[in-house]
Amino acid sequence: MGDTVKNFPQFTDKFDGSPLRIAIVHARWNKSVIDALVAGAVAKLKEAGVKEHNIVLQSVPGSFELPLACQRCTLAPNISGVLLTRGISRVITGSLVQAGASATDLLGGLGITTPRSATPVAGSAAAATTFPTPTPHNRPFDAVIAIGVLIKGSTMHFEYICESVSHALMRVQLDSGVPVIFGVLTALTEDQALERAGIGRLTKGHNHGEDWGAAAVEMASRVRRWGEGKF
Ligand code: DLZ
Repeated sequence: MGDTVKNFPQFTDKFDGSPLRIAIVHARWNKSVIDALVAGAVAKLKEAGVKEHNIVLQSVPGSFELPLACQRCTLAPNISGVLLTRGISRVITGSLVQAGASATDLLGGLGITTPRSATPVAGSAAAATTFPTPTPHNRPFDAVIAIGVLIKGSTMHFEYICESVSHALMRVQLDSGVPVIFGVLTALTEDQALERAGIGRLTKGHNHGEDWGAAAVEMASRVRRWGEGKF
């Protein structure tokens, strides 16, 4: 028997990632750790069947910027610039957010939204708008994985960022109804961070990015099922 109780038992049902579109938004601070975590998440997404062209990477400077970028992946302004929430607008015009597009594209270039599932109420702004036909590259994200690595320094910066980022990411998830996977490592030392990315100096450790990839596929699949009334 193992000598630890802290682990992540994956659900025994297999979730099929092939219909899913997933965004990974990552910070660039502590890059070597970030790179390993992103690679772990991508590997797990692909293993679950998510197609490469449906994995969209975006980067932002630091973890503090993650919530806004994630929000833009789940909510987009409608044509009149009004932010719609809760199931009405979740689409980002796909060509703007494919891998290779810059964070500036993502944050500044959003244009058109379309209902994800709900039919717009007659007479509403959404109903009055002509929406583009969804294409494989113009679909809502089924989940967003936010990846950042915060390593404690000698000031209070760490505490403030950890606290605000975790609350904000939860808010994005609940406001949008799109799963936001919390891939923010909050480590007291560099060695802790390296070990949690599977690249530890003494003990290799486990790559938590893999868990986040698996969590994204599971939550995205569950939310789809729940949306169809299947519980
Ligand atoms: C400023 C800062 C510091 C000190 N440490 C980290 C860190 O360990 N991890 C991280 O992701 N970001 C850090 N940042 C940058 C902030 O997240 C943010 O990018 C800046 O304060 C600009 O808003």
